[in-house]
Amino acid sequence: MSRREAGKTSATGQERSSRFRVVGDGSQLGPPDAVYREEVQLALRNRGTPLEGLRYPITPAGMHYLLSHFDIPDVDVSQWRLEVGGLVSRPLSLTLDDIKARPSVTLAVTMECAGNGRALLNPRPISQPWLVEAVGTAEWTGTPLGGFLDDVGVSKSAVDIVFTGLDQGVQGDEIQYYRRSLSVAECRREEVLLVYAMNGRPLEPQHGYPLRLLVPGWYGMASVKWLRSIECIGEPFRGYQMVGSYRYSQSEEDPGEPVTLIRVRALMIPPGIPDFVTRTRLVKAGEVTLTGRAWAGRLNVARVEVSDDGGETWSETELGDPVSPYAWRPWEYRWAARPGTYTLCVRAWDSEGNGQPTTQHWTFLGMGNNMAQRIDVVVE
Ligand SMILES: Nc1nc2c(c(=O)[nH]1)N[C@H]1C(S)=C(S)[C@@H](COP(=O)(O)O)O[C@H]1N2
Ligand SMILES: [Mo]
Repeated sequence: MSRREAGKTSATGQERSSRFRVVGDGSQLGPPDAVYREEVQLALRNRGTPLEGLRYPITPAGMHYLLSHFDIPDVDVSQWRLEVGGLVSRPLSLTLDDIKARPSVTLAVTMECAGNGRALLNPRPISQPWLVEAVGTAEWTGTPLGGFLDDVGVSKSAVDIVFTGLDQGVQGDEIQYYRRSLSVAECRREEVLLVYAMNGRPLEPQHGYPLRLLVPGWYGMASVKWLRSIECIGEPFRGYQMVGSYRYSQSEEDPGEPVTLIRVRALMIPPGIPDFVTRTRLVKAGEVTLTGRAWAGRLNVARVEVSDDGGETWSETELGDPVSPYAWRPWEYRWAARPGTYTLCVRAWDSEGNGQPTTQHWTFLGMGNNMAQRIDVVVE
């Protein structure tokens, strides 16, 4: 099978008309009932954080969402090296112990996938079908990238730094290693780290063992896992994951704008108890404390509001302190629940006045849809 066929033939043998597919007709909000086998296949590999996991300020590693485009690579750490090269005065080949011997920092960071909200779109792009659960907060330990770059002597002519993972696959008809770049200026921000531990333990294989990049405030795609090399280059990097994906575009032809920082979002821990299949909530009448968390990438969360009538009217919630400058903060609201059926909604506003929309923010690749969360509740 050619690489083009690998991207065109689905598990069910269906032919695809293009690299990308979109399903649904746009006539209704919410996904059409039929889900593709490929979406289930991706969802089983790339789990979301169960929403009740939002109760923990630091998400337990086993509950943190996952997104890996290709396979989790097999790494023998005794053979593994981080290769640092390109426009630097001292190219290096480093062991994990070399990196661990450097100054270390631990930082709590809320990471969110840029595709979070994708499966709520109509029409729906076929890819990892996130509803709203592609977010987690971990305590990451590693060494600041900026100091590391000083030590290797990045040339003044360097523009971008390219981070390459050990994971290889086919995407958009291209055989590739997962590879993303950042500008030298972004790389020098103090919160950007090369990390080898998560929640006080070595990275688990699925989270990037032995070493990953961590770019707080950016959507997750910037935080390259399973690092094999860091290369400084003199022109903007145009790899597939920069120009072919992670764009806010309206069609396959539209280059759009690059996806960068995390947009404001709040989530609610679904109250009461769930129906097994539909996840509709059953709540006892009386005062119910609604809680959840909100984040805004590099910005602060200024306000969180809830609605019990599907977004017609909103009430302000009480905010708790952020876990760190790059992590979510809790919110709380006392809801007088009277018997009936409700659609609870929550939305947040960042410190620059950006709020979450109540209707979908549609893009061709399903990026950055931070539409307010909705939860159906029956109060008895
Ligand atoms: N090498 C590599 N790094 C990667 C990815 C990948 O597929 N390969 N996925 C990215 C995406 S899209 C996200 S959202 C985050 C997810 O990190 P996690 O799986 O540790 O939660 O990793 C990023 N880093
Ligand atoms: Mo992602």
